[in-house]
Amino acid sequence: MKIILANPRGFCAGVSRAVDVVERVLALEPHPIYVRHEVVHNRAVVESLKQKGAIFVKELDEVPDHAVCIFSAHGVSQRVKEEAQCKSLKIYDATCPLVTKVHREVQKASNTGVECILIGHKGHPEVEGTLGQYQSSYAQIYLVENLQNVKDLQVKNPNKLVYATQTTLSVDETKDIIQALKEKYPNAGSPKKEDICYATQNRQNAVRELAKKVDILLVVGSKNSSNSNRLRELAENHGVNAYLIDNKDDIDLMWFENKASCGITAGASAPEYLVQEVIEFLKNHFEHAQLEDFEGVKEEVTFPLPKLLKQMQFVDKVIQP
Ligand code: 10E
Ligand code: SF4
Repeated sequence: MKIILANPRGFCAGVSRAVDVVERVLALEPHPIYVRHEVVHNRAVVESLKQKGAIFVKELDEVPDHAVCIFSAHGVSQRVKEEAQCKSLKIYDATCPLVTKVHREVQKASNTGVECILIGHKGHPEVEGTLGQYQSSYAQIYLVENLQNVKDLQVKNPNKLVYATQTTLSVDETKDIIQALKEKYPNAGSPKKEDICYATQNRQNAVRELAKKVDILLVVGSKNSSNSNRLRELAENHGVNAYLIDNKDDIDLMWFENKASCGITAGASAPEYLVQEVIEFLKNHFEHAQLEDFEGVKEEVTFPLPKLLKQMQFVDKVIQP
């Protein structure tokens, strides 16, 4: 069996920062510490933060007034921010800066009465948060998930219109949706810089190349991770049997019957140690397994910690030198 590792894979800069935020707040602030929504969509990450004391909640009504609370990397709506203020919560915001960038585009449209079309998956927390940036009382934001939605869409003013997207969509599918939107609404404005983020694009590009070389692909990631699902679908669309697994225990050896090569990648929220465990598992099961690292672009993106966390760490140092 030949095992080929995709590059880049696993944690993106937004996920590293969000996990770091939770760990630092857990060390800095008196407990209990609440996290609204899974900070990132990964079972192992969430379990490990729970072990360290984080309390995960769905909504802020589960959080007592004046408590410390962290917003997940997927971002929140303005309504959630207002609720946090009403409850006098001390908020550490782990929203990825690239999600915040999309929020700003939508806020700008809302403030100037420009209608907005958001391309994304209904019910996903990032989409809920982004839709919730639009607060105009006379113009509107519309959600489209597919080409049929574009066909059915009726905006009020096709000449005062922009579109934005979720950050973790399939690049290929979104291209088609944007093309259909542009055909229907030629004057619709596009984001200055692509909303599908660098990490999503890089991981999809790596899988597109890897799919040419392997018979089967394992994607390490949790079932509710949108970007991980897109990697699995991409491989399937290129004719490769692909499986989304939380960890090595999800592997079924039947998948490997009559297969000579296996690719491995990981979604943006999946930690590398889980990939290493999968490799060990395969090496133990397939005699003479060969491991190859498939070269890809190097990522050097990092994001600074939220301002409040930097300030609190500074105060902590001054008080306890
Ligand atoms: O379900 P998603 O892919 O959006 O989230 P994830 O937590 O699996 O990966 C990180 C991506 C984020 C926070 C959305 N931009
Ligand atoms: Fe940020 Fe992209 Fe990672 Fe989402 S997938 S957290 S937008 S870097």
